[in-house]
Formats: sequence, C-alpha cells, structure tokens
Amino acid sequence: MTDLLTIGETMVSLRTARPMRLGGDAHLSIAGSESNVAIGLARLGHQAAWLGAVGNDEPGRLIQRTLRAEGVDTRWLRFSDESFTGFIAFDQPSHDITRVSYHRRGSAGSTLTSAECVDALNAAAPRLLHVTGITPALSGSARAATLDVVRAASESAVRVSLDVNYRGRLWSRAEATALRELLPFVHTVFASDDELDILTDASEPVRGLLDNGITEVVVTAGGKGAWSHTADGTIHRPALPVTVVDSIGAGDAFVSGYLSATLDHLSPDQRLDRATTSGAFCVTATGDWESLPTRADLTLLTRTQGT
Ligand code: CKP
Ligand code: MG
Repeated sequence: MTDLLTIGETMVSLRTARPMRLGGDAHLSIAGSESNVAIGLARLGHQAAWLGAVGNDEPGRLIQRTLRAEGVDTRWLRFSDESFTGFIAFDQPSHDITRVSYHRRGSAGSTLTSAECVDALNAAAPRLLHVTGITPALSGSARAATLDVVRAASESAVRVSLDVNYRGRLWSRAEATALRELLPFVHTVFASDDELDILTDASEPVRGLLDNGITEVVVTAGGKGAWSHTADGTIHRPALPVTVVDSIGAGDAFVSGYLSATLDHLSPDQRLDRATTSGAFCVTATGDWESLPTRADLTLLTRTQGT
C-alpha cells in the first residue's frame, strides 16, 4: 500500500560552509524537493514512493542508495544511459546567505515522460500524489508528464497536492503561470505568500483559488507562520521560536508534516500544527533532508517549546 507517490528531479549536491570558489572541504549529498517530501513522510512512518530519472552514473547510485536507506520506495527510479544526474551546488558566502547554482539543463531528471508517471500512478494506487512547480519548469516532457499524472490521479480519485516552489533560475514568473493548467486537478495548494499571484490574477488570490475548486490553500510566510484556508474558514499558526541554522528544505519539511497529518486523518488545526513543527525542526540543523524529523523528534520539539 503506497500512501504517497511523488515525482520530480533529485540531484547530487555539494555544500560548502564558505564561498565555493575558495575550494576546500565540501559535503556530498542529494537534493530535490519531491524526494525531500518522500523522506519526510517515510521518517514519519508512511509508505512513500518517489519517481524520477537519474544518470547511470555514481551520483545516480548515491541518490538511489540514500533514498532506499531512508525507507523511500524507489521501484520507479529510472537509470538513464543517455543523460547525466543533475547537480546542485550550495555555498555559504556568509552565515545568513546560501547561494544555489544548478547544473541540471538536459539532465536525466528532466527527461520524465507521461507514460512512466501514469504507469507508476496506476501501479502504486497511492492515497496522495504530490507534485511541485519545479518539475514542469525542467522541460516540455516533464511539464506534460506533470499535467498527465495529475489529471490521471484526479480521474482515479487520488488526492493531488501542488507546492508552487517557484524557482527563478528555471523560469520567469510569467512562464510559471503555466502551473495554472494543473489547478483543475489539484486538491491542496502549498504556496508562500509571494507565490500566490503565479496561480491566479484574482485580486484576492486565496478566495480566487477556493472559488475555482481548490479545497485547501496552505500559505507559508517564514517567520510569520502559516495559514490554512478552506471553505470553512482560515486557521493561522505562528512559526515556532527556534534558532534558524539552514532554511533550505523548510518548505518540504512543512509539506511532509502537513501531508503526514492528512494521511492520519487529523483535523485542519492538527495538520497545520504538524506542518509548522516539522518545518521548525528542519531549520534547526544543516541539510535539505538530513534534518527532517521523525515522530519522536516532533514530540521533542513540542515539549521544548512548551506548546
Ligand atoms: O522549498 P524548499 O527550500 O523546501 O526546497 C528545497 C529543495 O529541489 C532543494 O532540495 C533543491 O534541490 C530544490 O528545492 C530545488 O530544485 O531548488
Ligand atoms: Mg519550498
């Protein structure tokens, strides 16, 4: 039984604690919003599957091994002989700034096809399908694959979530309005407050999305906390007061907490509680996914904060 299927590109990552141009020690790992969410759900005890393509190379094998070690179902991972595993470099020129460089154009991860995504969806029959706005930005075929898999999910009554995850290095905001074509098939939208206008021209974007059939609009605003909007009203949770060490991956931690609570049939309040606690836990240590919480970790933070 698959609880959640997610599709997207996972890259090999190199991270340095100072400007990369100076050389020196680097930490080798993996990165990718969708696989971060899959790891987050697996750590919280759910059956999560990730579909993506990697090169038939050592970085690709690192991705497969890491995801397997984290308990993510990788049976739909495809090794490509034609293209390479994408690469992301993170360097920290100063304590508060993390610079990201992508090397992913033409990568294996951008060669996703509709057929492989829809076949995996049909075989996995997951309770939830999660996609992000990064995948359609990768290539024409990845965009078509995202549209076709969310349409197929919706036709099979599989609940679809979309995290906008706008990436200015991959496409312009005008190009990203292509994400609107996914909306008829989406149940839950995750967006930061500055991403909503990508999805709608409505003067009140949240209202516009709810009026157009989105069931839940979940909006994050960093230190100001998060909101969940449904036809029944709006709920807000402040951000937990933790020391932020590394905010990359916080959005994915938030999404995995939210979707975990959804899978557990929790109330809207409890969904937002688990999401904000998971996001807060993740930012307290370095790494996109390394610092994602387990269930025990969540109770630890809740107790520390006295909430
Ligand atoms: O929105 P987040 O900071 O949670 O996303 C982080 C991920 O997939 C990171 O792992 C990186 O590889 C990426 O977003 C991306 O493609 O930018
Ligand atoms: Mg994000």
